[in-house]
Amino acid sequence: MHPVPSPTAPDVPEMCAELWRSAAGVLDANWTGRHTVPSRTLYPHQWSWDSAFTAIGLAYVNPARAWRDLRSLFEAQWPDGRVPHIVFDPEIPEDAYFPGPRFWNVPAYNGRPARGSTGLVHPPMHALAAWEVYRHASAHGADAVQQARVELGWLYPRLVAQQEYLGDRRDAGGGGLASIVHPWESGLDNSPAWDDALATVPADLRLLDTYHRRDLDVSDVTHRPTDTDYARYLGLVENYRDGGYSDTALAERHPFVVECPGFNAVLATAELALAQIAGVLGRPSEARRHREHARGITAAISDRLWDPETDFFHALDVRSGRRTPARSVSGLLPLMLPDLDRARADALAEAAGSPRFGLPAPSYDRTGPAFDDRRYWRGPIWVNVNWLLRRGLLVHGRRDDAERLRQALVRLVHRNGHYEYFHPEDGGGLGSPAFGWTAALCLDLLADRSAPAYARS
Ligand code: 9WN
Repeated sequence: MHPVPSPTAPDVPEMCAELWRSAAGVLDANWTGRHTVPSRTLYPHQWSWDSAFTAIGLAYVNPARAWRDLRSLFEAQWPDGRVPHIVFDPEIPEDAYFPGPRFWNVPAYNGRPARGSTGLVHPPMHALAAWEVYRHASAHGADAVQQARVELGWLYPRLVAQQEYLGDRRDAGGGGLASIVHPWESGLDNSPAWDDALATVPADLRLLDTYHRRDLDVSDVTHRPTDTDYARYLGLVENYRDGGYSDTALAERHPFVVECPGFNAVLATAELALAQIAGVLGRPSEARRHREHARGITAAISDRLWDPETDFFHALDVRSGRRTPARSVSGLLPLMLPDLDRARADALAEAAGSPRFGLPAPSYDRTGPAFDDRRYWRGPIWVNVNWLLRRGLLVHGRRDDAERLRQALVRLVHRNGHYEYFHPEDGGGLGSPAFGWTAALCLDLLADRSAPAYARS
């Protein structure tokens, strides 16, 4: 394990110390006393994969709070193992976010009151986050290490239940990958990767006469999804909700069932983190099983989502059996998997550095027909997917590229602020200005240059 440099360590220039302080300040400002919100203005509840990224940064400045965030999320886990993509804060008024608790109308479960969460999921980033918080605990003393072991013990069966839900109930295509049933589940909501599959989903614009889009009150309309896409999003929620959030016969009953390369790369990475956690907990046979699962998911991603003509991973529409032609940044994320074969890893690293992307990578192919420099996930740069991509470069021994990306991300945030996303040409900050995961991952980018233990040389 590598030592965690303090922000004032001699090898950290003043620019980094300033960035460190501002990043820690954002995490403090977004802490509600119970959990961290992604943004005070736009996202006033707890979001699932945001909490994982936030924990990775809190590992340096407040590990107790990192564990509190993860606990708060997993306390809302459903009995079937799913971890909801939003946990609603009962102290926040219904109209502060749409669609809010009433629209989702989730029944009571596990002693929690009704309407406490959504019924969708997010990429399962939490095992990796838990591992990272544990890994850095020793920098905070013996009590922090002791707490980290207790928290890993509490989380482990819950993390496994999440994997089992995604690997079993969500394997709608039957090929060993998890399907998403809504673009929101990918975390890359408005990506062109969903356009083809969404085109077959009815868009009932009357829904927007009934409901008010709160996102347009607090952000620029030219950045957010169009009304047509939003109407489809709401229709998909209604369909899933009205079926009792059941995953039975999804491909027949639900109009959007898609295998996303980024989501499944995170799913496999979670198995690798669980193997490490199981090792710490003294469960070697479970650790072996997790590594096997990671290999199985990697093989399924390669079999089902790789297009030999484009040398790239593309999302698969399970209902039509077609892969989307769109090249999204999520197609680069299987680079995080150590079992990915050398030829594919080389092709991804090349695509990441090519004019289609370039590092830091935009959210979608710069030369693609749907590229949009402002709209959500259709072009702008997001720090979290670039953090994952950097991890992929490290996993495949591309240390120089990873270091260049690290420095570029740090410069981007230092020059422009802890924004939610960034303009892909001039780097200007876009969206919410004090955004949780940008700040949290900045701390990690400043402090840690180590490669994952399972990285290839
Ligand atoms: C819907 C909170 C979330 C992120 C997603 C991002 C955006 C929500 C929205 O904000 O999604 O969940 O209203 O657009 O796309 O990745 O988790 O930060």
